[in-house]
Amino acid sequence: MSDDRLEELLAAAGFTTAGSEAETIRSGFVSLVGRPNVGKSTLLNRILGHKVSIVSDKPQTTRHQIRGILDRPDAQIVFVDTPGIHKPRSLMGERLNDTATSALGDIDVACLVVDGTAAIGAGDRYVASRMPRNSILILNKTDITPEEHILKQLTKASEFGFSEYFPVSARTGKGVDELVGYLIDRMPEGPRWYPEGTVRDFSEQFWIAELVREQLLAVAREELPHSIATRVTEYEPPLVRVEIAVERESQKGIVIGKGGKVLKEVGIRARKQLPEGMYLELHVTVAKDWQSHARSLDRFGY
Ligand SMILES: Nc1nc2c(ncn2[C@@H]2O[C@H](COP(=O)(O)OP(=O)(O)O)[C@@H](O)[C@H]2O)c(=O)[nH]1
Ligand SMILES: [Mg+2]
Repeated sequence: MSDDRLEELLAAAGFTTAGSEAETIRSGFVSLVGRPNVGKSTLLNRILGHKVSIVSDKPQTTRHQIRGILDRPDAQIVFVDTPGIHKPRSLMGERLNDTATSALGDIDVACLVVDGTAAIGAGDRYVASRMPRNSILILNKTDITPEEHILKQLTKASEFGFSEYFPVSARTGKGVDELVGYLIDRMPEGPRWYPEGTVRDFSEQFWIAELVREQLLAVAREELPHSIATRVTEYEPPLVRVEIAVERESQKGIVIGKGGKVLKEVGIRARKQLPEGMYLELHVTVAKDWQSHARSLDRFGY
């Protein structure tokens, strides 16, 4: 059989073959780093037009490197969302920082995301100092930042000596097209890393656990967010069992709520974002001080 015919058959079966005729497009890796709560995950979701990373107004929402893929006919960018870089107060905090900083290597463009409403401070400078000079700065939340403050922050940020500076609003989408256009131009020629149409590279189980945690962060009181971990313990769609771990016995009641009210609300909200017919069974366990123990951190994948 000729090579051409073989490729034809493989293509018909849905495979793409590498080789001299393989399509080359602009493709590469972009990471989003910065302090907690500046809007990295919101921005990623906005860029992709798809929710791939959970968002909350509490710090430490993102705990992994979340890969979301922008897939276009002429380009593919793999975006890496990361935990916020902060002063660690536990073993988990240290691991989150490691997860974030490791996203600075082996990528084409690193983006430092800062909160436009806040002053650029020591935390941003610390992160910037560890980034390559050809990184870019993204000043987010311009929808709620007065213009003169935006200008002041951009001027201050210019001391980082980066390649480019973009004021955007992840919430409204303002400035995001310009940013994406620029990033595509910065991508080298390369292969499509993921099959066409891919938007994320993690499992459904992981995503369900994340959505449950997101909803817990939304309804739980201030002191809880850091203490919660979630994981899928049984996956037999439509039945999915999710373990919600808290650090102390006293937190169990808060997560469950009076008569199971909180847990029920969390289940309803998470299910709304999943394929129809999914049945979520949530159970709460106490994993004492799990944030400080390597073994428990491993168990939850942090
Ligand atoms: N007003 C406004 N709020 C934003 C914007 N981007 C993110 N936020 C809010 O900032 C908070 C933190 O967002 P998140 O994406 O989780 O930040 P991350 O920790 O950097 O990933 C959430 O309450 C978001 O709704 C924005 O462009 N404008
Ligand atoms: Mg995040």
